[in-house]
Amino acid sequence: MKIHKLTDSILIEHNGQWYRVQDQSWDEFINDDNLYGQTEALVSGMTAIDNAENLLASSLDAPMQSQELWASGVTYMRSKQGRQEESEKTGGSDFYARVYEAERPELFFKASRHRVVGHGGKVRIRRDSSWDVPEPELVLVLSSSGKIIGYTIGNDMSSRSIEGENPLYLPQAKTYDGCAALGPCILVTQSPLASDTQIQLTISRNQEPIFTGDVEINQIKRGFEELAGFLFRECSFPHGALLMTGTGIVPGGDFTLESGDIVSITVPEIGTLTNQVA
Ligand code: DO4
Ligand code: MG
Repeated sequence: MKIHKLTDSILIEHNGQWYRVQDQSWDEFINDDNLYGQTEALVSGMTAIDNAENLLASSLDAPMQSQELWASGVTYMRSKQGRQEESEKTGGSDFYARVYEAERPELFFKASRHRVVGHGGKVRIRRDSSWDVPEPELVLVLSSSGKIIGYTIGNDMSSRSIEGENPLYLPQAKTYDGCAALGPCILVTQSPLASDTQIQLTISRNQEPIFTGDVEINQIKRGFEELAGFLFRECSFPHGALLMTGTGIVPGGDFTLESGDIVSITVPEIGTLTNQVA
């Protein structure tokens, strides 16, 4: 089952049929430990609609309202390597090796709603950054009790020049206007995602792919429950939360994003999140 946030309603795709829920707040709808069961019961009493494509084209929104967006770092070997390379000259590389091995994961606050764009929105590069990449990540949708109730796709836009200069600059490398994309929908399943689920990244410039990469989520060093557990240890989330799980795809050192590039991230079970760089 897939749940899409529209600007004025909620669109549900279930068993090949589409249903539109109106007069219902996203925050209240989504924050439900039994989201699959409740939504299935709700749509069983509704009439399917036939204009879902038009609604998606005109009013698809990022699947986030009052939730905070958090992110996990250095959860894949490729992220550890990439960060060690970028911070080697400035002496920060040891921190990444240590956090990869440590019991406590790296978790950081990524963005509130107004810094996030949905599918089709424009992500941004900081004007004071010279080396930038998208980070394609599976995102956990968590209820206020900390339960994983769904999954979406995220782009954790990152400045490698600023983070590489000093790991203490991480909040500036990671958080700025247009720093994240989420969408296109929330996948709600009855059982956890299969471990061979793929995350695929394509970056295109002038209509040509200039970088492609993929990773299976079984390459992650940590469990999703483990990441969610640490996030909820000493933080409450009255409306639930979104947690990016880290990148396993990092382009080589000679690649930097440019204005006009198109970033497409696909998780076949969920869909494709596409954004242009402003
Ligand atoms: O350590 C800095 C952030 C890492 C990150 O965002 C990632 O691994 O995805
Ligand atoms: Mg990341």
